[in-house]
Amino acid sequence: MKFDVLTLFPETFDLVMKESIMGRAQEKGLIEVNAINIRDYTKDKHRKVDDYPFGGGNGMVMMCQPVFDAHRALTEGLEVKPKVIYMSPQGRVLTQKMAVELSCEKHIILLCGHYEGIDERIIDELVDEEISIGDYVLTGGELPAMVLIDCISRLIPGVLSNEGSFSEESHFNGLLEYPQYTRPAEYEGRPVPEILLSGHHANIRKWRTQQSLERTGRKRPDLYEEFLKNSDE
Ligand code: 4F9
Repeated sequence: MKFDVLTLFPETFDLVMKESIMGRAQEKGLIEVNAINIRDYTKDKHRKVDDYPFGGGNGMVMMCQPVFDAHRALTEGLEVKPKVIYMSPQGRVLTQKMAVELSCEKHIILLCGHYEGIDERIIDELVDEEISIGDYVLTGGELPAMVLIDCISRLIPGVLSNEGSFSEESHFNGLLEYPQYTRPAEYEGRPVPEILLSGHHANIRKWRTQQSLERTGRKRPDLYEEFLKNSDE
């Protein structure tokens, strides 16, 4: 899976995208993350990427020309048009289900905005989908883009060392994960639930399912409702 990120701050991707799991996934060729500087596609001598909003108002707006040209450079001659996603608080809020669907794509272009926004003609013409990572406002789309790349990448076969590990955990089946413990069996007077030391795998499985159900109902009643609705279909 190839991610091309159009951004004014390409260096912000270096650290996160080279870190352990994502770094290894790139070395193995399972994913490729390219951060492309929109400013490299400016045409004026000041390398200007933004301008005042028509009609007045605060802040600056990202201009069409550098983004259109960067997009053209990325897609020229491609047989299959990559999906273009704009990270925006106006988008659909990211869910695990959306990430699973996106993990089937081969090539995604992520557009990160800054300033007060981007010229609407960019969205009209180039953007296939707007995605939000939650109902809050950030200073730019870079962190949301990294969140989305991380969330999609770990679903690609081979990216996680333990292939089973994402099928059991949080949100995969719509429930929260059961509690986990590791050694020692007692830490400063706090014991681990006895059943986990019993070696009785069927009972342990049952206990974990009960724990998942109980804590989803208590901590995330919204997810619990959704789970119940889906399980009687
Ligand atoms: C994008 C916030 C996606 C949440 C982009 C300012 C954003 C965002 N999800 N906020 N620019």
